[in-house]
Amino acid sequence: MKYILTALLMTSLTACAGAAAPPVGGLQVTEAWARATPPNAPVAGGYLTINNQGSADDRLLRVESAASQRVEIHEMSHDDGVMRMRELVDGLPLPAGQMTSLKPGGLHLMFIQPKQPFVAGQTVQATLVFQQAGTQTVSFEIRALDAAEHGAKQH
Ligand SMILES: [Cu+2]
Repeated sequence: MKYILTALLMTSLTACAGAAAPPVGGLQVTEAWARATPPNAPVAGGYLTINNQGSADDRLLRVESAASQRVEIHEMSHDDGVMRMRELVDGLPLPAGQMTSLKPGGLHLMFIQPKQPFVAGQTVQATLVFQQAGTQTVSFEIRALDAAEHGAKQH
């Protein structure tokens, strides 16, 4: 059964070659969403999970999106008991065989100066630029402001 599934998968991958966003370099991106914003919000948080199924380390170098002025990769750090955000200027390491989750209160993407408010139910597109695996364009589902656990206040 496993062989059949693999064969089917490979067939569909071949069929999709050249189309929109085939999986690249063994990196699987799931759970991409962004937080809805009130009008004129200076930033919006973006979250996703990247599973590096390959045998080589990779790195998310940067993220590009037409939906905002720019996109930064942020981590949270404790600074004298205060949570602060810090930009990962060298990108985000994606060790081989590991799943890296960006979520509220932890690692996240920051859409700086959204050009339009992020409206729940809509989507925004962003292109992930990897060191090894090339680029992958991902659709982020926009969820209501209070959608997520904690972290809203930190922005
Ligand atoms: Cu941030």
